[in-house]
Amino acid sequence: MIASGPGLFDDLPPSADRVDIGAQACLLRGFAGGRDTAFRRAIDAVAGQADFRNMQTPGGGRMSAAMTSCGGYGWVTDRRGYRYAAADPESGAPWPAMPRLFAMLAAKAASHAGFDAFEPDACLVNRYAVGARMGLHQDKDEADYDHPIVSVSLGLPAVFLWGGLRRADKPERLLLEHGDVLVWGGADRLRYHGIAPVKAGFHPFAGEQRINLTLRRSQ
Ligand code: MD6
Ligand code: FE
Repeated sequence: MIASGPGLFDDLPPSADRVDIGAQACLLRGFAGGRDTAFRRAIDAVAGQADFRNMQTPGGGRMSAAMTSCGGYGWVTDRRGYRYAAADPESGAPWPAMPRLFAMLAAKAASHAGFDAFEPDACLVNRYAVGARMGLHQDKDEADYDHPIVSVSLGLPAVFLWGGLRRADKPERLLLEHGDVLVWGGADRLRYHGIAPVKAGFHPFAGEQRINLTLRRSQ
């Protein structure tokens, strides 16, 4: 059980700006706002133990977003494929512990979206420089699709490509801004999605970068 802890996120209005984007998917605008110092410290602590890296894809290219992970498992990719691993392949050490802030925010956001008792065991941290992107993909490396996914956007805005269950389905374009949280699961769990190339700009939280936290139950 992840204790919610008095105070943390309890000050959010019960219907924080919520936009339904699917039967079981929603955008909670600004849900993670107002906690910049705590997010900055937590991200720097994770990156201090497991630095961002541009991993290799099975096809031989490199991800344009730099990534790291925290929690019991981290998401990794190399020539052998995509998977979750309990140790950082760069150091051989376990991934940094998941900051309580991340786990609590994820549980709270999931519960707002109708998914109770979400306990993430993996948090992928994506860092996009200007021009970095993420192609349309499904999140399907997790053992059990019954658990939702919670994704937090920080820093520069980006256009989220929100597709359907088939790769050919034309994606909607949703602007994700600093503090926005996406939750999806159930019938929407395997929808294709991606990030359009990040446009030049400056945000006080992350300078010329976008940071995304994607929290999952991997096992
Ligand atoms: C990103 N996110 O927002 C990339 N996947 O930078 C994802 O690929 C993603 O935001 C699953 C669920 C939510 C996401
Ligand atoms: Fe994804």
